Amino acid sequence: MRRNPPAPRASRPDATDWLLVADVLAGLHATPKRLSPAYLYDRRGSQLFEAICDLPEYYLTRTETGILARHAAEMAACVGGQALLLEPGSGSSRKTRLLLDALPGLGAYVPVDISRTHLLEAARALQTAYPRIEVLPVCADFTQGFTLPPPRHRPSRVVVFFPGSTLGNFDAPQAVRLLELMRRTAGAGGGLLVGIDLAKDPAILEHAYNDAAGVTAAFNMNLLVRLNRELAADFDTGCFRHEAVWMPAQSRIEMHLVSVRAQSVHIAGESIAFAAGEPLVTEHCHKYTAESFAHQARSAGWAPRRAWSDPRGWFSVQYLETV
Ligand code: AVI
Repeated sequence: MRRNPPAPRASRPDATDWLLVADVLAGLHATPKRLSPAYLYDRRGSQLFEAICDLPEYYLTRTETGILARHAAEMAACVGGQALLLEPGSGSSRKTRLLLDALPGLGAYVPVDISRTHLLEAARALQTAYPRIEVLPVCADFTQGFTLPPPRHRPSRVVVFFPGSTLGNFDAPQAVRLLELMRRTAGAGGGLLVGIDLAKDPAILEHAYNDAAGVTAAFNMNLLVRLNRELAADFDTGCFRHEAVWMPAQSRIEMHLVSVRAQSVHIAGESIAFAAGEPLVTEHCHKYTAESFAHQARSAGWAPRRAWSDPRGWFSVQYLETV
């Protein structure tokens, strides 16, 4: 079995990493062991995720982009003129352009992202491409809430744009909390345009998260590389394998890193024992039905108004309004 060269060991993690250390240790002591999917997205992880979006098996991005391209005018009519469009986790704002092209009367666009460099680069490019729209970037972790920057002109309403099926990466109680937070941010008369991946043949789903080129495996494994680098852990990536399994009872794909043999890993002064075959859960990707999403949205104070899908019925973009 291949062993990686030992990671260079820092004497101890940087003081700013203690929150990360505490969260990672809590996850590694849980049953089953798990880590927050947020940690998948360091610089390398974000690059690998971009590559995943172009994979033949990963239908989500292509399908949602097709829906946005086909129905942008109808979505724009729901958003209306002089609105403020707010996008949590905006990244490169690639899909947003499809909507902005159909929204010449938009008042302001507020991209929100935790990565400042990425955010400011994307905001600058958008401001150049859409000089009539006021672009107001906010660097924040959208799950924690943030203050909306005041736009030059009072918007007719606030509409949250949350594409990409990112909501599916939150477990039900967290997803409801996030939808509630979005409702409070949008305020009275506000709207939500959200991308939702739908439950389908498990073989299609498992392929989407187990691609032949191994990009998703590299994305998943990069989490261990990150912990070795940032927390001076000694995960041997040759002793874990990527797996993505459909869990019908929970209607989700689970991404795992499976320990291929009994082993101990050292991290922040603790020794964590893995049994042979034991999974470390790194991500949940929930797949909805129209009904299960509507139920979740209603319990967070949103009323479903419109839905658009692709010819195969694999993905859905939904428009909701505050109740
Ligand atoms: C970001 N998120 C919507 C992706 C998904 O499909 O759940 C993350 C991902 N994980 C593996 N492949 C893609």
